Amino acid sequence: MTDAQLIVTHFCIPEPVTKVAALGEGYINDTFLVETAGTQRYILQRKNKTIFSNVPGMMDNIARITEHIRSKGQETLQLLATEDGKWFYTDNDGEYWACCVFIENSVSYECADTPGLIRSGGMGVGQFQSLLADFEGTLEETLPGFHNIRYRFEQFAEAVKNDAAGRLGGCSGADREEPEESETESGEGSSEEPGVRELRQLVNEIWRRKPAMMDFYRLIENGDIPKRISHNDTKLSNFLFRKDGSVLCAIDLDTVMQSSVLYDYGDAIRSYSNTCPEDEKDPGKVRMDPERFTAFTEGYLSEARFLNKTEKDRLVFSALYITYEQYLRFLMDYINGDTYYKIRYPTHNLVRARAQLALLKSMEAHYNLMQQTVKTILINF
Ligand code: ADP
Ligand code: GN1
Ligand code: MG
Repeated sequence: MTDAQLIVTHFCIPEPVTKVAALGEGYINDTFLVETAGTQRYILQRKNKTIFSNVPGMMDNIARITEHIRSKGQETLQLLATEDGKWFYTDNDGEYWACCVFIENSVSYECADTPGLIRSGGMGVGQFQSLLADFEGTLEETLPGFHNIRYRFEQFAEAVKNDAAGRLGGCSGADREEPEESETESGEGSSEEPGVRELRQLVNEIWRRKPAMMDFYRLIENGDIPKRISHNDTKLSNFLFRKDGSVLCAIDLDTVMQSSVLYDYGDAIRSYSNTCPEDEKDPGKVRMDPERFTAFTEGYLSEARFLNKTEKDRLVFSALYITYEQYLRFLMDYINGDTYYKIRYPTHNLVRARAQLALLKSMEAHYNLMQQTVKTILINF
């Protein structure tokens, strides 16, 4: 028996288990589909304890928010308890496992193509936030500093300084925040290897946008953008849809915390408006598609009726912020030697970083148009 087949016996699954098989494309946890002699299937997950340092606290968050959503008669994840009444099982290696009901008649997507599906996705994010807007109580901060760019800059500077995998060629100076003009150019005549040269340029793309990102983050620090319950990981594959294309519910609730709902909107625009997969190898193909942007935003704003003026004004910038942050996180993981995200080949994180930068540049080029679109949608509501 595999680990997963043994582990599943510790959860209160009423039917005999017939099969346990790996599932999904998540970058963080290990997910398995559990089949039974009955009709009900289940999801078993090994939670990544290196990333989530307080899995019991995280599972308690998930239990409380799903209970809140269910009490309103809405579909959500249904956790299963272990034989001793916990929401997680700890194995002999100290690994944490959780189990929930597999939501039948659902579809999940890695890529969104039709405006209908994208609009539904927007409604899904808005509905999730609205359902939790009246949740009382404090949630455990499962990943402190998750979308805190001040913290990300500290981590990034450290990664560049250490150059743990030697990918920056051990060269000092790339962690300087104000690069010399010449360092941002093609590097012609430089003695550095092409890979190192590109990497240093990618690092400079981080530093030159730092002031604008800090301006946005200060609005969160000073409370102009309030903290509300947010999902914090709203990419397309973290929502389930019905076969008719309407949205069913949010899944992957590991990161639900008190933070800004703009992180959800921004992350979703990063995911839904991209014309290519997140790991497109040719950055020349990657674009922010204005039609997808409009469809998502219409869906989102039809449900998220609680936003204040500062939040509305910063919707568009939140998409740039999260795309930039994701660019930083992929690049940082590549520099660190791929210690955080699952990769399928050695340059996977670099490929992802290049694609996010291309997406960010496309958003920057369409910034005014995006602002106008949001304005028009808001006037029509
Ligand atoms: P990760 O944290 O690694 O991203 P997820 O929780 O997002 O893992 O799960 C990975 C995939 O498994 C999802 O994209 C979805 O396709 C599927 N999945 C997860 N939970 C359920 C569920 N309760 N019902 C149906 N499918 C699910
Ligand atoms: C991870 O867990 P998953 O695969 O849904 C990551 C997100 C990133 C995303 C990029 C806890 O999401 O922050 O945006 O990959 N989750 C965590 O695809 O770091
Ligand atoms: Mg996921």
